[in-house]
Amino acid sequence: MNFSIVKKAVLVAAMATSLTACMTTGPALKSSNSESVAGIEARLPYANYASYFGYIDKGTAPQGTYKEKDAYYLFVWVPAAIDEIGVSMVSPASGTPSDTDFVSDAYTKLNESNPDTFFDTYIVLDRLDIVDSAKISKGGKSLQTLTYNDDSSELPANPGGSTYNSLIRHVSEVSSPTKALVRGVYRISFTSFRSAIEGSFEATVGTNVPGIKIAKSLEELQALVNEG
Ligand SMILES: [Ca+2]
Repeated sequence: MNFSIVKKAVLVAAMATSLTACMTTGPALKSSNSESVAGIEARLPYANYASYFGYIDKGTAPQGTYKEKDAYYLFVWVPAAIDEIGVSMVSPASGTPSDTDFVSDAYTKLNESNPDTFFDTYIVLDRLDIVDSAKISKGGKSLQTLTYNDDSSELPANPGGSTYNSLIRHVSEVSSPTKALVRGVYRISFTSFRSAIEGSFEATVGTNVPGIKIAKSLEELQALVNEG
């Protein structure tokens, strides 16, 4: 009997089990569509997810203000019209970045040595008037605030036991030129009304299209969208 082979087989079986479990539940961010399973209504996942792992260090200059609070931004490139967009933000970051996720330099540098620093998230989603992928870094203005959220019980509680993490969903209204979710740049503003903004965070965007890019500046977003 070769025990190393048996051990390997057990390990593979365990990994397959955990992978299946993971695929069944998926990210905590779910779409507004649901289906009834055994009489229980359950939200369906988005077809595509992209995540950004960031870290706000003490003294990091804010990029703007929201209701007189310091705010930071994430810019999202949506490459085609979408039927819905979902955004979640949790702090501290709880997942592990995959190869296709976006990871800031600050996260790489600071997360490991400060895993317990987190903040109470508050997010706001705006549609910007930037639709040309070659002109993202030229900037633009917000056409409208789509939606916002402070606390969502759909997301895991923070280490303090409070469900203070944020989740939003916004559905496109295709018949309305101002409410249709078209190709272009969207902005996630984040701030906090209960705590200092310091620590790691993980922002996740769910849509029905692949190719979503997320960056902390329009310059970085333009480079990501036009690379390769
Ligand atoms: Ca919150």
